[in-house]
Amino acid sequence: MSLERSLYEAMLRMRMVEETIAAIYPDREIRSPTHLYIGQEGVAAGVCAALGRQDVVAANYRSHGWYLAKGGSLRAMVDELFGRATGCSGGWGGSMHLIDVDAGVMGTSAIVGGGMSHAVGSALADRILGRAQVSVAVFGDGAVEEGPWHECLNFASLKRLPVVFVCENNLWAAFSPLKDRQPPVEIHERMKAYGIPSELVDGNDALAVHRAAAVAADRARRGHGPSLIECSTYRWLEHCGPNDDVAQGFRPAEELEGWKARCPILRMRSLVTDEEDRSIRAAVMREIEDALAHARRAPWPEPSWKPAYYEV
Ligand SMILES: Cc1ncc(C[n+]2csc(CCOP(=O)(O)OP(=O)(O)O)c2C)c(N)n1
Repeated sequence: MSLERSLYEAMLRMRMVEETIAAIYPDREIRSPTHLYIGQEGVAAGVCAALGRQDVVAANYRSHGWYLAKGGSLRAMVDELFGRATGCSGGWGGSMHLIDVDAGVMGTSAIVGGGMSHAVGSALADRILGRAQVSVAVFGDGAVEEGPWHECLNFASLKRLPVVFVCENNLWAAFSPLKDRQPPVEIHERMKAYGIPSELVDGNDALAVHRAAAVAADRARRGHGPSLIECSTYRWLEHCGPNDDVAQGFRPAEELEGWKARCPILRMRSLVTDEEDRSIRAAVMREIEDALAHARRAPWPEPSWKPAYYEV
């Protein structure tokens, strides 16, 4: 399969899964707060296509896309959203706490910037154990305002750890625009202070993201240390939940419309045939229906349940 087709398929799959989640959210079968990734799919698709299954991704609460792009089980994710025992976190974690160790989804965290320290810790473990893996730390522009952001960049640079830092700069942290939160210095430019090579890419261009991620992952694998990729992108829906938030008056409608015109999936539509598009959509829809049916008949967790690693 061509790279273009696999990126298109990965993005469309994320979009269709999340559109389904948004559509059924009001029915209250989904038992957790849900931060949708719609609009940002180019970043996860581009980065994950440059990784192997053994490589690790640690991300934040807006991570259905990352979990799916890295190869996490859709059934286990939907079961988790429904709060069922067969969910990837046993039904106790919800949308913000996804994990699939076999697929290299180390975990997603509700703590802004929390996934960064998980990825850096994983890279340190790889170094100590002599494993040739790459750890990807995914975070939003809001994480740049957190203490661990500095600590993780500093430590990873000092130890030349095999980490790829991926900043999804979607210009907003909940209801606050970037310009009201940070000085006007581009995030990737701040990497000079840490001695970390960095690049700004169009996050809605999955091929450009892929190119940058492949270079950064190769650098990490060859022992040349961390890199940072700042991906400019935009979330289409409200911070948390299935709705548009323009009517709330925080985000200008023109800003959202401008970014919708730069949809990462539409951008690659001409690279697949109508027949391929139809067949991808049909296969994904079957997969989604299977996952929903599985979640609806899955058992609820026992109150006494503990995660498998609890006894270690
Ligand atoms: C350490 C910490 N501080 C504050 C919060 C509250 N909080 C939840 S989401 C969010 C905005 C983060 O925005 P960003 O990192 O840009 O990611 P985005 O939601 O835009 O994907 C904040 C401040 C939190 N979860 N964790």
